[in-house]
Amino acid sequence: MAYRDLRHYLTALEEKGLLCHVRSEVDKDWEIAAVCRRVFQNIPEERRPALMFDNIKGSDIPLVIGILGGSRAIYATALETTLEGTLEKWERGQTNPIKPRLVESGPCQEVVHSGESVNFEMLPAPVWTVGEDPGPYHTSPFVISRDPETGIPNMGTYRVQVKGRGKAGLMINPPRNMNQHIRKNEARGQGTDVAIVFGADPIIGLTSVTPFPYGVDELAVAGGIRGEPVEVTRCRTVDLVVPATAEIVVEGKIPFQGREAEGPFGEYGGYMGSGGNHPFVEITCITHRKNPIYQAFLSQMPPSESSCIKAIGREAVIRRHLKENLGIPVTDVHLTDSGGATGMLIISMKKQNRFQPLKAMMGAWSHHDVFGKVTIVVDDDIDIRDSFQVEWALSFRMQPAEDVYVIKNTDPLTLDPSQPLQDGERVKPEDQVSSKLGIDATKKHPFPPLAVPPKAHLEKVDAQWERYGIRPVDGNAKKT
Ligand SMILES: Cc1cc2nc3c(=O)[nH]c(=O)nc-3n(C[C@H](O)[C@H](O)[C@H](O)COP(=O)(O)O)c2cc1C
Ligand SMILES: [Mn+2]
Repeated sequence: MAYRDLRHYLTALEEKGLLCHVRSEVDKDWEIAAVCRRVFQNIPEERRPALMFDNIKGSDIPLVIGILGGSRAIYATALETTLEGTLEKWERGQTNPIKPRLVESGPCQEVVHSGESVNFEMLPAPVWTVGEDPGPYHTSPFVISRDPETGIPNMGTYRVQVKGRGKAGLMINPPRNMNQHIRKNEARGQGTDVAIVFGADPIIGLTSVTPFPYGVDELAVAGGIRGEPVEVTRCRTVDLVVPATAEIVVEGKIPFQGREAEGPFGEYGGYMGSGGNHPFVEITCITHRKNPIYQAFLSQMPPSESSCIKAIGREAVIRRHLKENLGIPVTDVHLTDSGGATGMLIISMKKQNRFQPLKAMMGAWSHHDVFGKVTIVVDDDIDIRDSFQVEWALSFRMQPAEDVYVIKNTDPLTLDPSQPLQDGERVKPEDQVSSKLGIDATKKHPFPPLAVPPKAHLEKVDAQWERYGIRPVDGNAKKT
């Protein structure tokens, strides 16, 4: 049965021992970011817990983080499946979306603040890169808006700056779907209604960070993955619907041509991302459940929650595009953690002809979102999640003069600091131009046999392993 809401899901994480409570008081203006950084740096991914900060200085609201992408085991729990089952869930959501069901009312409006009582600063948004970010930021907002012509909603995660009691800043990169709503509204001389959701059934968050084609309703994909519709209810002050069991909903409007300074902000690639002239939201109402729980994503330097949650959804989207739309026999698709689930793309395939590796690269590069500045294609015997095997293929199945493609004049990765300067200045995101590197590391002709012992010999050794008395060196042994 699908998770009803965030609370239901947190119980599931607790039962699996995947959620760790931090009960001592923490300061959201420096300490949460530092604790989370250590958790991601020092605890290996397989053993990393999601966190719940129960006691935040100056706030009654607890904060959960890492609950979608603390690890792949957590991610699989969010999708109500196993590590092996995640792809099938994404396939199901994309192939058989289920439209949301409208309900009269929902717990997300148990408490309503409007007019004078609106206070955006009531939420415990942390400061993430202390000394560089201009102030607290929301990293896990699910931002909902609607196409004024078709009425179809979109939901995406775009960083939200706290700009006082009644104002929020948004940073929406050029490839994002929501830009089209703002553009269409402004062509009609009007602003854009917005609902910013915090904390919901985990599948909702996973669809919010995944780049579906324009016109796909993320809540319908979430319904498809859940196997039952997401219940939605009408907002109080804007013409939008939101998940009825959400923890917190911030309603407001981007005024016609409403732009002002936003950022800078420490970004997913591990560097400060530039600020700019970006949309702002005038908040009209804040609703929440009784005793709401606030959610954040850990981003900034990889490895992070951001790279985990972006990778798996994007991999599913790219894989579907290559296989279903282009008929390329792809085995696996991987966006690496170190590339922030964006910069480095690896594809394995059982190629049927010499042209397919290049087609696969070009297919991935033609997606409306931008990934794979470096794209490597390997044969299907390579485990592309093992960087050792990928480097082995690059070393011995590839000739630089023949198998490397540099394609100029492509759209850039968002927030890539290697983007060249112009007259010593950073170029605005909408004016940036980049290029792609593609490497075909598949075998181009029959190869010599592998230089490893016969399988039968290895199996025989495995079966009588104890006989050899070989023990791994004790890492803690005294060094002399
Ligand atoms: C933690 C996190 C933060 C993100 N912040 C931004 C952001 O500030 N601006 C942006 O354009 N995309 C951001 N993204 C990426 C978008 O959420 C993602 O591309 C999503 O597909 C956007 O929805 P859309 O495809 O409907 O536009 C972020 C993703 C994650 C996981
Ligand atoms: Mn979208």
